[in-house]
Amino acid sequence: RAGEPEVEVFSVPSYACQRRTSLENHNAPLTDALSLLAENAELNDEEGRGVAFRRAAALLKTLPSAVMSASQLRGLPCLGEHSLRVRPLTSSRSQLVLTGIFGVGAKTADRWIREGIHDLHQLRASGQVLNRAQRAGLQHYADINQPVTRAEADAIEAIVEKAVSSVLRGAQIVLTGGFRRGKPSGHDVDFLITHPEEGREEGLMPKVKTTRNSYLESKDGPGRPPSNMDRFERCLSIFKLPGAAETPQRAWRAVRVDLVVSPISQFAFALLGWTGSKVSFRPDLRCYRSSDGSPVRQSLMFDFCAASEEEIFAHLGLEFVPPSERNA
Ligand code: TTP
Ligand code: MN
Ligand code: MN
Ligand code: MN
Repeated sequence: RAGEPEVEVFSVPSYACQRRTSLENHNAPLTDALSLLAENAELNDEEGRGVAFRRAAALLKTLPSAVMSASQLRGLPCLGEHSLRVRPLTSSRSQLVLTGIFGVGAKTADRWIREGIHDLHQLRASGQVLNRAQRAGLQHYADINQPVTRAEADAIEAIVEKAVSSVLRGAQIVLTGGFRRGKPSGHDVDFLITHPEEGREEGLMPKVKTTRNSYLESKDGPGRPPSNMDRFERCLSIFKLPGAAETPQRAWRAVRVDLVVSPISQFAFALLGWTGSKVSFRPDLRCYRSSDGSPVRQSLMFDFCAASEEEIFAHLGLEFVPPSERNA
């Protein structure tokens, strides 16, 4: 109609792995709100709604400009589904505080809340029996919930590299996760470790754990059946980073570090898996693999060999998406 400004109607492929999503987000107010809704849904065990919110956020992040009117979104996948109808936020501050403790998931947090424990102070006073990881998580709560900078990640990489090569000469380590996607900060630092000779990487993790003096505490990954994107030996841990404390009287700060070891034959898959993004890019690879868009069984996901990420994309019939464009 005359007088109305022309607006671009966006057109976007269905799956995040078919899109390029850089860190430049033109719709941050919308995606922030959707992420918060997703987090709340997940804390309330509403997986389906959580996924719907995350998919909607991922889609808005990929748009080339800010959304000015709903008509621009007509026909886009993942948006306007009934599942997106916004319900009142029901997750509590207590849930967010308690699940912020390393080693504490939604179930444990809910149990504590039912027992009248709503914050760290009450938890400490309660006499609850905590496992080692949770004790360390509680002790280093403030450090762990403070974002890790790229400079800190680089410093930790040097420490881990030294520890790894001291137990296995020729072992290689790569920074993965959000930092590999170019994020300037993160909630942890993720490393993938391998050795160019197949099999030499076996038994490496326990040795690394016992040698490094910077290592504070760890827990094993969530106990679910091994799958071929994350069947690798991993160690979710807390590290001591020297000389990085905000306050001068402290000589170090605690940082969350994830280590994963893969044989060289699986390196490309491990690299793709641990680069993420976890919320959208990676899950959408699974959905994209099946013709009807439902997630394929992990065991059928990568029933082929590949020596590089490029080969994996090519095998799946996808255009290569560099790590910096996987920020969905
Ligand atoms: P995260 O470290 O959780 O996320 P991130 O690095 O993208 O963001 P942040 O900066 O906040 O840390 O996960 C990184 C990747 O590791 C993600 O793609 C999923 C993968 N991963 C597994 O494959 N298995 C696991 O058990 C875990 C914990 C992570
Ligand atoms: Mn742009
Ligand atoms: Mn990370
Ligand atoms: Mn991680």
